[in-house]
Amino acid sequence: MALAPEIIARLAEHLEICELEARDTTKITDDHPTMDMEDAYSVQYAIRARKIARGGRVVGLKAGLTSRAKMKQMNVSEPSYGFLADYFAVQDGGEVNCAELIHPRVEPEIAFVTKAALKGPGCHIGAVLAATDFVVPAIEIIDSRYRDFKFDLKSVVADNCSSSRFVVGGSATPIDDLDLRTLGIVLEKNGVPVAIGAGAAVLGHPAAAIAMLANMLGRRGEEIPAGTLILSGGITEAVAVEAGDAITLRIQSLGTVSVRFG
Ligand code: OOG
Ligand code: MG
Repeated sequence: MALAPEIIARLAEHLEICELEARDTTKITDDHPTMDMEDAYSVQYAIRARKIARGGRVVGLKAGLTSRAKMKQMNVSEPSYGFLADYFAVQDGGEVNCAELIHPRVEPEIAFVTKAALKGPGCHIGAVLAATDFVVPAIEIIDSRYRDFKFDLKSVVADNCSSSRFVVGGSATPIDDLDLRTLGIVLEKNGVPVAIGAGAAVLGHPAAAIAMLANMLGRRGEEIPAGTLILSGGITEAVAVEAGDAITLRIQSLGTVSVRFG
């Protein structure tokens, strides 16, 4: 812990106001170069506490920067995690109001819902598969509060890993007969395929992202409770969107999820 508690609180307030008012900012490590990873997660947890204090709810978790495509695009080489607040959820087929966002991008993801708690250290893919109730296709809409999406790992973690909106759809599918590594995905923008991939792009197996999350939370003495929705991370590069765009994600065996931007 390198930063004083007052600074952590001030950074959380600053980043949350940028989120709520759709204003961008320079990355916070520019002004606080000594900030460490613990500080970064402390800022994220302070943002989470601000939302809960106003009556908000956390409705899920997300792993971020779990594929090589995402790491390369963002120039960050380590995975991370964030939380999903109640008002981030958008109905399948619904519309996202671009006026509320800065510079949204969409990511194709496989979302897990757990039926048993997962706890690290030592959480592995087998434990995740045993604890998975079902998987669903998900589109995550990310919206970094940092100017031009330029950040480092600490800055993005503090900013709740660019979390902004998410949509789940398709059908809730048990995983018994699925190989999540070979599930094909197609992301379409205005009817045109713009990104294509397979589950293995996420840490070799999307369940590895959930195990990683349980292990990172375990270091803080936290667990993933049963019944948690978790986004396992973008399978491909994120795709920029603007008002007027329509996005559809198709995942083999899991169905389709769509969202429009207005
Ligand atoms: C950080 C969030 C990354 C993912 O799925 O990899 C993320 C960012 O790229 O802005 O949500
Ligand atoms: Mg994501």
